[in-house]
Amino acid sequence: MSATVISASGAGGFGQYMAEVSTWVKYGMDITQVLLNNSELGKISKEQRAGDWDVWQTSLHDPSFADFASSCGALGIREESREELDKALARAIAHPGPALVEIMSDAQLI
Ligand SMILES: Cc1ncc(C[n+]2csc(CCOP(=O)(O)OP(=O)(O)O)c2C)c(N)n1
Repeated sequence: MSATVISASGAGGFGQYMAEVSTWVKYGMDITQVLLNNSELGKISKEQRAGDWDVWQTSLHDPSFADFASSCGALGIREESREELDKALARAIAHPGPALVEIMSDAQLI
């Protein structure tokens, strides 16, 4: 039996486990990773603000996660446009193997 898996994460969370993309490729796993990249550990910033603290050490210097996925042999798509997003997600889900859609987003929206 096979299943399509759709996973969603932030860039910080994904960055902890990103080496596994090569495992997805090795075993031809049909996984679509939806990656919301706001260049920040946004939830932590939000918690710091909520506690009336300064936002501290939460910005990220990210690689191109779409390029990283491509370099592993997966389909990697970087998306900056809301209008093109549905098409990008549909393309990734239809891809018969691992795919990653890196959505460039705004940390202030958390
Ligand atoms: C394994 C693990 N380590 C650390 C945490 C603590 N943690 C919760 S949210 C977060 C940062 C999330 O940042 P990101 O993945 O970039 O998502 P965002 O909040 O920006 O959408 C961290 C480190 C956790 N939940 N699980």
